[in-house]
Order: sequence, then C-alpha cells, then structure tokens
Amino acid sequence: MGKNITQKIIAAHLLSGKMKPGNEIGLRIDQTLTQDATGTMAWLQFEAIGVPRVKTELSVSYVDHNTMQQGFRNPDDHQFLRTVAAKYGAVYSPPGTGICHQLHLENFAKPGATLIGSDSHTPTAGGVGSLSMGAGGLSVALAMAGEPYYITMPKVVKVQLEGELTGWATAKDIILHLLGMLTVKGGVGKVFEYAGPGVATLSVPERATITNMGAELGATGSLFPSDAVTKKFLAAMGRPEDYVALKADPSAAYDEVIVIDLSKLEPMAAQPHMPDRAATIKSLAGMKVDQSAIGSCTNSSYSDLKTVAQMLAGKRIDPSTDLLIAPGSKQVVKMLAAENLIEPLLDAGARMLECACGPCIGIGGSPTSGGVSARTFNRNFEGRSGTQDAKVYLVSPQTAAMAALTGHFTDPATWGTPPAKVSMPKKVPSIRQLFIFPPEVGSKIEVRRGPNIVALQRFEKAPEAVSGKVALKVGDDITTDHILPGGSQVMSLRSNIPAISEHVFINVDKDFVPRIKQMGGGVIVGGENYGQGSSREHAALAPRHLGVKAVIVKSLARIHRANLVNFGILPLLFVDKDDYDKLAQGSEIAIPVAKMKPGKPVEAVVDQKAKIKLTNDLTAKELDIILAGGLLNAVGGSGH
Ligand code: MIC
Ligand code: SF4
Repeated sequence: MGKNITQKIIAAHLLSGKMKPGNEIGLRIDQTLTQDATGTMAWLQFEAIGVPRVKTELSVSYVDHNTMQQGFRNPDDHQFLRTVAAKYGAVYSPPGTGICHQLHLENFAKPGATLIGSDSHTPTAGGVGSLSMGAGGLSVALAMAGEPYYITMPKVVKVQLEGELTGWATAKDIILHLLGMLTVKGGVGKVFEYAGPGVATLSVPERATITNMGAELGATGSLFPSDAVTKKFLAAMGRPEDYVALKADPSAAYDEVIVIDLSKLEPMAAQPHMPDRAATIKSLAGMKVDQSAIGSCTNSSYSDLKTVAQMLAGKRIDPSTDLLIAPGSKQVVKMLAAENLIEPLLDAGARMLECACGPCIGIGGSPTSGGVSARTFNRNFEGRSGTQDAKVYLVSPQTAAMAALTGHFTDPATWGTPPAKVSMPKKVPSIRQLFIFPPEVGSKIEVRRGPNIVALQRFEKAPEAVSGKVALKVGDDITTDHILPGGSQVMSLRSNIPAISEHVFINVDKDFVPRIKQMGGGVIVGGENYGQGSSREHAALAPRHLGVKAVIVKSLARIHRANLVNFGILPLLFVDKDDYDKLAQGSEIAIPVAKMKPGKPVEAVVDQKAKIKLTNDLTAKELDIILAGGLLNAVGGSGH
C-alpha cells in the first residue's frame, strides 16, 4: 500500500518503534527551534545534559516573545540566549527580527524535514511540508543533544479541500471552520494532512495560517504537500535548493477523511473564550469592536499585511477603535516598505508594533475593561490578552481591518469587492545578515548569566505511595495560560522557577499557592483536555516545584502530558469519568505508586474510605522517567 506524507517523513526518520497508530515511536530530528520564553530553560537543560555542541542539522534560538526589556530580567535572558547559542552552535535571532514561526518558514523550514520547537505553534512549518511539532523545552534540549524525539504514532486525517475560496473568505476561515467542526480536542493524537484540488489554490502563507492553528485542534502536526507553490515560495525566499517535491501516494490510506468545500466558506470568528467557538461574521454584525489587532504567527505575513494596507489605503479607522499591527518579520516590513505600503497603514491610524508576539501573549496592547478585540491571532483564552474580562474574537486580517474601519463587525455582504489576491514577488529582500550564525568552535565563549538566570533544580525520586490532598479542582479545557499566565511580568521569570511558581493558577484561584504550600504539596483534579494550549513546560515545572505529585483528569493535551512526564508528575486518568465528582478540593487521596504498571488501573483511596480506579496511558519508559523523578534524572544530566 502507498504512503501518505506523514508516513513518508516518519519512515525516513524512524529510529525506534512500529508505525502503528498508538505505538511509541522515536524520531530523528533534523531541526529545532526555541524561543526566549521557553528557551532559557531549554538551554539550561541542554547545558546540564553536557553535550559540547548541538547535533542537529540546524538549531535556531529566536527571541520574539518577551522583547519588552522592562528591567534587567528580560535583557539578561536575551544575553544568556545569545551567548549560549554561540557557544553550542545554534543560530541566534535577536529581538525584533520577527516571530519564530514566521522567520522559520521564510528562512529555514524544509519540506520533508523533521522539526521540533519549544513552542506549540511549531507546526506552522507544515505549510512547506515539514513534519514539525511543538514540544516541551527539555524534549527540545534532548533533540539538540542528538537524542530521538518520542511521540505516539499519530493517526493521519486527510482533509480534502474541494473548490476555491470566494469573496472575503480566507485561509483563517478554513481553520476556524475546521475548529468549529472538530473542537479544541478533536485533533489529539492526529496529524492533519491537506489534499485535493483546493491545495494548489492556496499560497504558502495561507497554508501556514492553517497549519499554525492545527495546534488549536490539539493535533500533533499539520502538513501540506510540497508542490509547485512551495517551489515558487522557496525560490522567492532565496533558497530554491531546499525544495523537494512531496506528496501522498495515490493509494495512500488514511485513518479519517474530512471534506471541505472552500467555495462554501464565509468570514468567521472564534468567539470568546475558545478557538473552537466558531460563528459567522454575519451573525455578529452590529457588535461594537473596541480594538483590532493584526499580527501573530498566524496572520502576519506580507500577503496578510499587504491586503490590509490595500483595504485601509486612503481611509481612516473609526475614532473609537484602536488598531495594532505587528508584522511577522523584518522581511515583511521591508517588502511592505518597498511597495510604499507602510504609509497607508500609518495614515489610516494604525499603530505599528515591533516584529514580535506582543499582544498575542499579553505583552502590551491589552484591550479596555470588558472591551471587544478582533484579533488575527490563534488563541482567545480568557485573560490571555492581559485584560481578564476582555472579549477576544479570532478573525482574519480582512475582518479585523473592516472592524477597525467601521468600529463594528459588519455583514461581509456590505464590504464591496475584496482586493486582488496577493502573490509573492519572484524575489524578496533577504534579512539573512540579521541572524547571528555560530562560530565553528564555541568552547572558549563565555555564557553570560545575569542574576535572573537561576540554576536548574533537581527533583527527588517518586515515593512508593502518593498521599496528599486535592489542592485544586478545575473543570474542562484548562489551558496552560490558566496554569501559568503570560504577560511581560510573569514571562520575565521563566528562567527562575522559584519566582515564577508564585504565579501558578493565580488567575483561577489566588489562594492556590499559599494553600498548596501549607498542605506541603498535593494533587490537582481536572476535566477533559487538561493542559491544552502552549508548550510551556513551566506549567509542569512550577507546579512540581510547589509539590504537585499527580494530576488526575478525564483527558490530557499532548504536549502538557509529555511535560508532566518530563518533570516527574504522574498524569492519571479516571477509569470512570463520573468519579471526578467524588473528589473535591481538600479531599485526601492515597495512590499506590509502587503498584503502577503501564496502562493498568490502580485503586486509590479517597478520604480513607471510598475507592476509585485511576489508570494511565504511560509507556514503560515514561513510567520509569516519572519514578526517577523526571527526565533529567533519568538521562543523568549533570546540573549546573
Ligand atoms: C503561546 O502562544 O501560548 C506561547 C506563548 O507561544 C507558548 C510558548 C510559551 O509559553 O512560551 C506556546 O504556544 O507554546
Ligand atoms: Fe507568539 Fe502568539 Fe505565536 Fe505564541 S501564538 S508564538 S505568543 S505569536
């Protein structure tokens, strides 16, 4: 039988395991990326592993998340990242150069290559056919040290795209439609592979918008074929040699097939506070919009911003609306400047921000109290914008621009004729000179560590039995933003676990930290899809620091589950989901850890009387890692 693209790339990188969905497989990783917010920890871990130089074909350290440099902590982190990259052989992308995923797509992503990144939107590179996955920082550190990356062999879903987008419908509306159909947990354990005649009608930036938001489905990855469109894109980016053709065999089999007729789609939004709360813009018409924000790794390409510039040219945004624009890279800015497209944006009243994540993770640009913000981003979790009661709608750049012009969501039928589809110029200006490539030999380079860089903490082995209190009980779809919020203040503590731990669950229950400290540790109880969203391992590391020994939930998001294992927290699943009701905050629970076997239930005792069955989906290796107290202990890293 023929192979699909996912199977082809996996087969070419398979180091261990059988390619049967559900099996654990080990993959050779060609490229890695880290960003500043997860990168400081990942690089500290890489140092602890003790390898003299990265062993990947390419590792890039981007600084794009927290570029505010308010106080010494944040610039200390950047300095550490710059020096550590030079010492160990990684490319360094300084703050302001652009957003990691946009830069990686433009400069480094390769069809057929494997890429893991310590950021959940790493699958953006699937837009050029790279099997790219988000991972915890420690998993990326190990890949940089030449170790395999272990995942569960995914199921492969074929998304058959029929027809062509019409009117004001965009790539963003394709993925918002899919999210509405499948929900934020619909992609767990799956790779989404796009196929059908609609593929050829989508440019690489459009494809990347779709693969980017595959993360919101909970998917392991998303892939487009590498075809004539990819070839043209890579040539324009000045790297035609990176092109290889990649498509599924005609007889390839898939685990599921979904068909989308592109010609039927219309402008959509994801309503507050989940990316799967899809609604048509038409149904929202009339709602006041207080802020529009255009950018993020989802929609900050040259094509996105050129379209916006064309829509705003000669017009002024509604005076009651604020419009923020953060281009995805300096290359995008240079391309816009070359065509005099910055001026119409400025003249319309847009505020041009640095090429960085910015408002997407609450680093500036927060909406007003209770305000409505139309954002071209990928996540609208409660409070993520920095304003707890703001209402964030995820939309296309076209919808955000129209909302800024009118001050309202309006029916797309009244928008007139859309500007012509933007095509990529044959050749684009290079920004390659901005990347700092490492010297051949880095051993003499001194790594600079300001006081914000705190040495890694070692954790003890797991005890024979865990008994403790439920320190917090939460519901379904708890995100890592709930567990540990973004924003410039908290994010500048990412290289300092004791300090960041004070913020765990702060917006969910401000008494959580004092309570768990007083309890001397405990367990967390949650519902479905616990830990969805980001790859930040701090959402496992900081709870572990506070003494969280287990999370007991109905189901888990993929990357967070891996992070719990990496830091020795037991991810336990209810055998009977109704037992969730038997646990309350303060319940005492005893779990016989020594009796645990991979995939087998154990009996836990609640308040010394009721018995409930808890199971796990751990492999033998993962269970060993947890029992050893975490992956660094298991691989014998030296610590610093
Ligand atoms: C996000 O979009 O939530 C982030 C901020 O990019 C995170 C990474 C982080 O928390 O540092 C992600 O997506 O993994
Ligand atoms: Fe940055 Fe937002 Fe993309 Fe995360 S989702 S990488 S914060 S732009």
